[in-house]
Amino acid sequence: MSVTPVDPTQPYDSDNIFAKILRGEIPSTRVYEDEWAVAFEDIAPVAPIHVLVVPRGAYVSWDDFSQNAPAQEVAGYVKAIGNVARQLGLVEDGYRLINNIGPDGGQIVPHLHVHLLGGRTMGPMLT
Ligand code: IU
Repeated sequence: MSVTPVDPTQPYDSDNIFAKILRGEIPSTRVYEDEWAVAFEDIAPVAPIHVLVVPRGAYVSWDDFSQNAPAQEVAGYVKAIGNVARQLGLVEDGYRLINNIGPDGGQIVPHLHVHLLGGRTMGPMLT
């Protein structure tokens, strides 16, 4: 996997790996989909449950999405993330959401994605 960080000044690349996954050109293990978002298993999980929740729309990052997506799409994506956690049975024990943005955030894939981690107790994550 490329570890080149995302350059947030670049326009959206419709051939990025998650765009291809959304179009079904590259296989993934989907665990959820609705009008606004798709969730699939991360190929390098760091927890017993590690899925990526991806909006169907073409957004490089949370910055791009939060500034440019219509409110209905923002709401749809936010609700989809909650729906994924519920569908996976994580509400009672809890879970963690992570969103990496740009080089300092450690973002590698230039299509907005929220990591949803669950199935174990997480340690502090303040570094
Ligand atoms: P990041 O937030 O951009 O740093 O995270 C990218 C994630 O995408 C990372 O956890 C990878 O394991 C994951 N991933 C994937 O699930 N499938 C792929 O084909 C590629 C990356 I490339």
